[in-house]
Amino acid sequence: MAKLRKDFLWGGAVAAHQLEGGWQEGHKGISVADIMTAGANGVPRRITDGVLPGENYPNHEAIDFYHRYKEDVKLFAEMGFKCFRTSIAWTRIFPNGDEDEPNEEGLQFYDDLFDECHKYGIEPVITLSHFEIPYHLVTEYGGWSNRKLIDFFVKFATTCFKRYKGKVKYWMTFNEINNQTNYQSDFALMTNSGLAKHEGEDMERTMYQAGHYELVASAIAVQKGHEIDPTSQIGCMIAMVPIYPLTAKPADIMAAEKAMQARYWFADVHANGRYPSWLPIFFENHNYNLDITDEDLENLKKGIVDYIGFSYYMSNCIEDHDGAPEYHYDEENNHTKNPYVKASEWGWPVDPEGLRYAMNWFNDRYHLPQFIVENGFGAIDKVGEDGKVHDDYRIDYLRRHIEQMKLAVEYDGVDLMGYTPWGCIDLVSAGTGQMDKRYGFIYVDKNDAGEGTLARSRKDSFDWYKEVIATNGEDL
Ligand code: BGP
Repeated sequence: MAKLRKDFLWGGAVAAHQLEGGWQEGHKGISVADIMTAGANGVPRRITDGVLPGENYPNHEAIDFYHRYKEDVKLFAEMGFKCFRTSIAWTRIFPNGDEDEPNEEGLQFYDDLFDECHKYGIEPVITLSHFEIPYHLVTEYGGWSNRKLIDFFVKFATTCFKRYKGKVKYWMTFNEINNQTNYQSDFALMTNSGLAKHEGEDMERTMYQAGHYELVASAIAVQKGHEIDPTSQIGCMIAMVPIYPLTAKPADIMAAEKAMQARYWFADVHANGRYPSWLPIFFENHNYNLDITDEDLENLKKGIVDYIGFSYYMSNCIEDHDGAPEYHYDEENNHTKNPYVKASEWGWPVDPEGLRYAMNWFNDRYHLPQFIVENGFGAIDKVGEDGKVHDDYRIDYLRRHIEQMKLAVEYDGVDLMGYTPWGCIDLVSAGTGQMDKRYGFIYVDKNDAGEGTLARSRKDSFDWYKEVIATNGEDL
């Protein structure tokens, strides 16, 4: 029976724009994350045309990690982190995205951060583009719908690979790249690919074109990264939400299969180096005439990722309605209708077994090592009278998911590199832009209105996770 690797990468995950703040410091440029307002009461975040005076942009200050990272890394070290997943803000390195030379101050910031991590034996795990690209690339080039973005991204990636060689071994190219299959959502489009909807434009086609350019950019980056540092490991990052058939009705099974294909073709290209067979047929049937060259296809083949990085929070259900698939979701109550699965207060179905299912699915399909780079429980935490957050609900969520993760390793033979729960320190929620949807082991004193001292304190889950790491997952 296989156990977790001895060098298992326990840690935590965050993203630059959700915690750094310092949005105009060190000659940083404006990123798409800087033009997103906070959402409120179920109303999604708004994307504004540039940064407008008087609007509330929660990512501008976030939790001020830019100035407080030493204190935070020290707390991660106290928990025994073996790794720390964050992203590099593209706009710190190339403020507009299309400059010839990188911004030294931005490069230095990450040098200092990575040195601080290594001081405690913490391995940085780095996402190159986590829900943000320079806003200038959106206004000047139309985001990832433009082939030119490939060169800009590859330049950014190679600059990072060269500069941080010897300091960063684990990389991922695009965070949750497959989220943009939800092209109806302005948020998914803007964060994943810097795309804005235009009147009369077939956004599905645009999404496939942008996705293709991103996948080519990723594949070239993988090749360059290996040339620069043959010991580096470069993965993809997939938002994994298994889609179950609601019933055993054959049409429901097929609806689920087709929904999985439509959601995970990005992973197919990253891991198999080619498009799945149904997709070129789909493009043809829709007369999409995408710009896909032979050289692109060659690059995809040569740029297969080293591992599958993925996030896992929940599962969904789907059913067939006379040939049209329909997600089994109760919009009004914001709850899944899977009768066997309960949802969190944010309507996210909590399904620990779905994690084991997902790991098996990836394993059978791609035969690559895996890295769970996000998992976690967003909740409103209350500070108790003793000044501490008693987050037993979070411990319960994580414990049940780690149990399933271990089963996938011990009984199903999944080669798992590590586990980094999301938002190890409270930060700005990507979905709501609010502070009060918290995931952390470390509480940050700041509320939705932006008030608070930004002081950090340990929640109950902090001590629990420390023990989990110390026992390599034995003591849950
Ligand atoms: C993932 C993103 C993260 C993160 C997390 C939690 O989709 O990669 O950036 O924020 O989800 O989502 P939320 O912040 O909306 O609760």
